[in-house]
Amino acid sequence: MQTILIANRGEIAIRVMRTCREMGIKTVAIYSEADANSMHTKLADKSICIGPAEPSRSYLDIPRVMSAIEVSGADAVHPGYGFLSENSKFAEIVRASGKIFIGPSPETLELIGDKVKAKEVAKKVGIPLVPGSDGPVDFQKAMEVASKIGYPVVIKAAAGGGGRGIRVVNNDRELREKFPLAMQEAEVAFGDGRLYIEKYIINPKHIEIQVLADKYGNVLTLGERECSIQRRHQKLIEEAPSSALTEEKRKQMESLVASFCREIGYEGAGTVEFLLDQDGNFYFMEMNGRIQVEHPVTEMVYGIDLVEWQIRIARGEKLSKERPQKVGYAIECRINAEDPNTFLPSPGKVEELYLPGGYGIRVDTHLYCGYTVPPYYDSLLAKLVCWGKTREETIARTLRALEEFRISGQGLKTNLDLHKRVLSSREFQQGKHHIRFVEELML
Ligand code: MV4
Repeated sequence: MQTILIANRGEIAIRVMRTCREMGIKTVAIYSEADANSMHTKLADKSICIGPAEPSRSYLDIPRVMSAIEVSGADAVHPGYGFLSENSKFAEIVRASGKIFIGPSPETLELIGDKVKAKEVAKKVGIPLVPGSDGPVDFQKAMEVASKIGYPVVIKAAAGGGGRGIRVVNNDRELREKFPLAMQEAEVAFGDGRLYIEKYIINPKHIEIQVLADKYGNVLTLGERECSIQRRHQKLIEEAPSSALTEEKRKQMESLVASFCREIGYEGAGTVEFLLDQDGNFYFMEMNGRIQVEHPVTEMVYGIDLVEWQIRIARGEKLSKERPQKVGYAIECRINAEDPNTFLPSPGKVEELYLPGGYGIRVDTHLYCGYTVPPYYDSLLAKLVCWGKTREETIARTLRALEEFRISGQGLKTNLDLHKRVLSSREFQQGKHHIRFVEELML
């Protein structure tokens, strides 16, 4: 593997290029017309404009991305996160063109992209599922299941995930009302109207297990990340390890995730998501077949480069036998360009930029002074990732770094203050936060 095309933009494109460069691999950037001045185009060995600003006509347009791969002579593609990263058709087309897709096989992406099928595998290997229907249900069956498990229940789309297509229902009347709406919505959003029913878990934590698996059936789990600090399915703060897990529970979850990966012949980096209820019971949610935004917290505590391992696995290397050891704690804050009152995206020109530094601090960003944040893409500006020996020390360091952080410019607003509020709160400091914490903080 001599040249990798990075089919992405922003901080993750740069993140991937940094590892490529360290490994002696050449990089190709693709960019939209709106990203002509973006940092990722400057840092790559070669950059190719693939289309207009709209993602559907550039970063999401498979023929355009394939053309760029072809003309650049790249022998592999790293999809980053979002965009085409979990698109099984794209992975299939890349493979058919004789290039390497750095990620799971198209068949695996297809399987884990179907939430009903993924749950069947989880059940088979003994991962606890939230009590609910066995697979998709019609309205009649939904009523039966709801009366058996008891309200509140949630209606979920089989093709959904990542926060789309979930509805809470408190009684028969609401179920009758919302079931047809949920089906319509799923049909429109995913072209697949299949629905299933689950018991509603009140105020859970969101825990995910990181995994690496090679082509030879070796599976390495790298503990968990806790991602409970979120708003409207946008994660804000992630940390590793979670103070809500005992070493015994962590081992149990890791071993079940390893079984899941072996069962489906998983290859590459991946993440299995769980809900952890207030009694400490965990339930399988879904598997993600990509590098995640929050992967640096795992890198900080395990001292390994996950992108390096994605590339090594894709080029056929075996995972090494020794397990990396976890040291200390890491917290990531996603710094977004958003209005602190309305939470609406707030793009604009970066006129002043000062990044925090010092021991235990990592900032992944594509920002530079004079750069204009375009309005067409997600509003992530930077990831502040801090490491410390204890959780308390890590929180103190993160607060110190947030104080140092300066981003300002015409029309540009950030969520830096929201991060300070969360990190200063008693609930977060005592680890008593759950997925509805930010919403409650805003009240
Ligand atoms: C749930 C739940 C409570 N009970 N399922 C939302 C996204 C989807 N992937 C799973 N989601 C949820 N499923 C049951 N049975 C609460 C959520 C949920 C959530 C989960 C993880 C992280 C953030 C969340 C925010 C709102 C709701």
